[in-house]
Amino acid sequence: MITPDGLDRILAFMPMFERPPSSLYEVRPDLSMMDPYIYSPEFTQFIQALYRENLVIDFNWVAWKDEANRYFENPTELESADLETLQKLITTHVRADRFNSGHLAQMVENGQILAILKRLAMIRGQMEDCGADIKQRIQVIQGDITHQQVDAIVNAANESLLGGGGVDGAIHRAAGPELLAECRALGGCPTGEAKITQGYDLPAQWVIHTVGPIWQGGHRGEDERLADCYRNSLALAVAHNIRTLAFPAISTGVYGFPLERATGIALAEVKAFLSRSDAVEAVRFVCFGNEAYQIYHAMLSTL
Ligand code: AR6
Repeated sequence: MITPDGLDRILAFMPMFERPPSSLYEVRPDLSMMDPYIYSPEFTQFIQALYRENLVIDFNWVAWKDEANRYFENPTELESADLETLQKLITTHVRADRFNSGHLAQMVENGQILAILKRLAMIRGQMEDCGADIKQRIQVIQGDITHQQVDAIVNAANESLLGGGGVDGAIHRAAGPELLAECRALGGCPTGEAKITQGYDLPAQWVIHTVGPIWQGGHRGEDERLADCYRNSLALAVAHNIRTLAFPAISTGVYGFPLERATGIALAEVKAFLSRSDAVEAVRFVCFGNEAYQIYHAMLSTL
């Protein structure tokens, strides 16, 4: 994922290309060498940053080479290039296996790297600066979801909605038998969808029950179904004027969804939702163990 902060870290290198110092690279005099170009540590750091901040992507750049050349033959086209095109251009030209051949040196000399960075700077300028605000509306804590003082907690249920182990069992125990009675009347819930009940003896007024996908290797639509769980739970929250909501790490227990992958989906969905709606004030991710907490915490800081 490309973040405004990540782009800032790339753009910090821009002055280096506005006034290229003669020490940026050296050509070794021995022309029999396969790779006569040696780049300065500063330049190498720039290349590493492009990789680290996801400007170099995994795509078929060989097949895209003619397209890449088109941008350099008509530099004005670069002025309207979008972020994905810039990623493709960078990937095509800035490849670890190409820079020693002098390809990058040429791009420095004829201003092509600078042109790409200038366009990146424009795109960075247009990025909404609501990132900080959204991050403040997302909380990550380690704890027990049944103790949360929020308007609603989300339950990682199964399609029967009749209770089970894990977080589902804990929620039913804490809410008391009336929760099961209300659930019985709901007639189950398909994977990816969500249904709402009262919270009974819980501090939370509501419980949103959603059914996460069972992990089957990742090619059976598990990612989409998990994203649906977050989207549908948030939609129910809006419909019930719920302002604060706590999620467990849906599907990552008995259902076996890999924790990091699930966390990426959870954070991306919640962030996308909060950036387009103010209906929900804050979303809290409640991590049951330290491992989940560390992963959520680390991934939140890269948002
Ligand atoms: N508070 C917060 N998180 C918890 C709690 C708690 N009290 N207890 C467990 N977790 P799981 P799933 C975490 O297995 O993978 C049930 O039997 C747990 O560490 O509860 O979606 C249902 O009835 C894990 O990170 O749910 C279904 O049959 C996360 O909650 C099935 O399990 C989810 O683990 C659903 O499986």
